[in-house]
Amino acid sequence: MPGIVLIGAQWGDEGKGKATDLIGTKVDYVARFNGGNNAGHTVVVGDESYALHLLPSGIISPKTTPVIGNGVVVDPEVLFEEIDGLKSRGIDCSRLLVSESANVIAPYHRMIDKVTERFAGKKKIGTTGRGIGPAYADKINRIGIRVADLFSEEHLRDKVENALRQKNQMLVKLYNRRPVDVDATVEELLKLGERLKPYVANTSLVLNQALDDGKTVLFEGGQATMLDIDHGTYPFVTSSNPTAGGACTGTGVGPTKIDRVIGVSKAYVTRVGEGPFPTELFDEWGDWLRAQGHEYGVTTGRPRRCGWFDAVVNRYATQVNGLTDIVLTKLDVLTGLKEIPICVAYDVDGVRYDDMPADQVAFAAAKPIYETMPGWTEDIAQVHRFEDLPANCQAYVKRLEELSNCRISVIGTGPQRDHIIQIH
Ligand code: 2SA
Ligand code: GDP
Ligand code: MG
Repeated sequence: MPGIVLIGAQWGDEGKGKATDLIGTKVDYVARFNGGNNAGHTVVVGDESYALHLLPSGIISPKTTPVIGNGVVVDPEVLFEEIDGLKSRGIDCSRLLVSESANVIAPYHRMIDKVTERFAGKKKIGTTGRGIGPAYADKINRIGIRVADLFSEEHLRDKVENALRQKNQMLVKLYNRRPVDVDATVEELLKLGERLKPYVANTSLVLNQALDDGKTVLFEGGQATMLDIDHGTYPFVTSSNPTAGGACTGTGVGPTKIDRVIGVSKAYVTRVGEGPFPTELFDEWGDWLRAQGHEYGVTTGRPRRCGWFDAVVNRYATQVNGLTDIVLTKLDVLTGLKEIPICVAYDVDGVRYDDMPADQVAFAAAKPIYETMPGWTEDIAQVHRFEDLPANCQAYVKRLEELSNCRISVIGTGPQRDHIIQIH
């Protein structure tokens, strides 16, 4: 006891980094279970702001052991850049553990991600270009390179040759590129493996023993529910399972060891990359939310698409993740609005949907049905008790809670660690 899963309830960038950091100061292990360095988590401590991509947010808390689980795709080059960057700012990264079964993002995965996106034209996904999809594709195709493969030249060469056979034909014939050189790739990966070795562990064993010993483990999701390969807006999704179930498959810990599932939601919604987004605002209010919320990608710097809170999405997140609690972030961003629309259901060709349509054609056609709540003007950043929030602000939160089918336990009122209201 206890295992706590923390995931994004919308399309990502809900403030999971801050939420993990808050809980992370009280936990023994923080484990990433999906995605890779496509994630961008911001943790603000005092005047310092840390943008983490592959490292678990728990790295900032000295008493927490950060773990990269088997479900993550690891780009070792990026990992070392991140470690070096943090070290130079006085953060100790020596506690990090990396699963020996995690798949590796090789340089050719990054290249293929970029080339396929470029050639996809209108069908592009708007990926982060970090090689995530191609690395997971190799994993599922059973031609991936795992961390444990980086420690034997003979073994690694065999794996790289096998992985590149089809890819090199495709690169030459389809994309008019030079083939990837096996020798150079093996040499590069061996060097990276050498440096990675001290961090490598049987992380499933470590985490299970920790839980059996009564330690607390926080499973930190990257991306979010609506980007899930199974439950998201397919094909405009990432290639992993950011939903709560992914915490088990992505770390080798069974569902009986999970006690709480926390979903992080913004008080409005953002999305980066392509794909449907029913409450997206194309008018000046979208620009207003982007400016007030500083909505730009932490990994790529892309402007995020912005829209009003979508309760259908949140109800769905409660359902597919089995949420026990919601952390509602960025409530402060809405301060100053006269009225705040909330999407309560969808209209799809004249039919009302209270629940998420499973059919993506229907979802793409969904028009939001709004109800409107009165706004507030008072600054809420220094408020630490729910009862001290302006009455209209309390009513807004209560309505979101009701519509989400899950209690709101924590509210974010600003980017800093102490900008929070703890309700439960
Ligand atoms: P990929 O690169 O294959 O995972 O892209 C597939 C889709 O998943 C989306 N995606 C994300 N959405 C929100 N935030 C993410 N992380 C960064 C951040 C994004 C950034 O924290 O700001 O900096 O641009 C993230 N990672 C992947 C992506 O936009 C595609 O829609
Ligand atoms: P993540 O990917 O879910 O970890 O979120 P990101 O770090 O990509 O984006 C969330 C952004 O919101 C970061 O810049 C955070 O510092 C910021 N943030 C988090 N919580 C709050 C909040 O309650 N209020 C405000 N104003 N900013 C917040
Ligand atoms: Mg992010």
